[in-house]
Amino acid sequence: MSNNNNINWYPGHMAKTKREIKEKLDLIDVVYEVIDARIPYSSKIKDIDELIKNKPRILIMTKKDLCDLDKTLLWKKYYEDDGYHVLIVDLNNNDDYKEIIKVTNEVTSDLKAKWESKGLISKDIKALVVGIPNVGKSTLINKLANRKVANVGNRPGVTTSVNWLKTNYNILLLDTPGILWPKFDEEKVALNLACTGAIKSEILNADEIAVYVLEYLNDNYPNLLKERYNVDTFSDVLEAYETIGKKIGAYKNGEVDYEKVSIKILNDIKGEYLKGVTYDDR
Ligand SMILES: Nc1nc2c(ncn2[C@@H]2O[C@H](COP(=O)(O)OP(=O)(O)OP(=O)(O)O)[C@@H](O)[C@H]2O)c(=O)[nH]1
Ligand SMILES: [Mg+2]
Repeated sequence: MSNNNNINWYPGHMAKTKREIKEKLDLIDVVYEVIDARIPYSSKIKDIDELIKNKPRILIMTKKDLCDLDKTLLWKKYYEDDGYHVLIVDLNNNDDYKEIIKVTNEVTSDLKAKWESKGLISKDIKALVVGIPNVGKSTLINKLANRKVANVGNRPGVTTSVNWLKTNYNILLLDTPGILWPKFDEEKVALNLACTGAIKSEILNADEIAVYVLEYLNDNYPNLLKERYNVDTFSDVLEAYETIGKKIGAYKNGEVDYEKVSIKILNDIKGEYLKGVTYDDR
């Protein structure tokens, strides 16, 4: 892969976010670790334990509506076997978030009983919301607040500072900018982050990401390739490029313009036309 090791995976604001989380950790009662249901392995912060110590935590997989639920459920089980409370939610279209409140109350019931015994009846639970960029941390906060208190956007790096935000449920949330780990060595992880929008797609080459996606679909979801692009199972990815290029009329000098096809694939993922895929195998 091109220049994987030269990329600055760890801009200054991520280091600052980590420092601020560490400073505020003593105040935190529960951690919402937010990951993307399409990439349950690739979107999990590797050194999260070092960051949040042994705080009670709930693993929240967002974008349920975009993933392959059968495969993501295998990951849910994997993390549950590891001792996690795991929820898979669609934050945009339904009431899935209510489950988060329920589990938060369960996880903090001992703590609340302790507070009540001291007469602190209406004390708010303080929850830290943490995860890589673009997984839906701020969307989750807006759901719990029942209005727009945090900025959201379908690109990485929307939230730029650490903020306390009130919700309707006696839960005070700490929104944080997305963080990535200092460096990672797995090429597939980088491609997964790029195709789902956790890192800017300009960081990797569009063709490289699109080839990866098409080959992954060919190997795992041939029906999606057929349905969406009328592409049959292929032995050479260029066959898919030719078919899709002709279908969308992407030509340059009378030949199929491969770059336009690549950009089309990435835009289809971003626009939620190409969905039902979980890119991490379990
Ligand atoms: N389809 C779908 N989209 C979602 C879901 N949750 C969040 N999104 C979208 O994902 C995009 C990113 O959401 P944000 O809440 O800004 O993500 P964030 O984790 O706060 O991102 P940063 O602040 O950049 O770290 C937005 O376009 C949301 O609408 C979900 O469950 N399903
Ligand atoms: Mg945000």
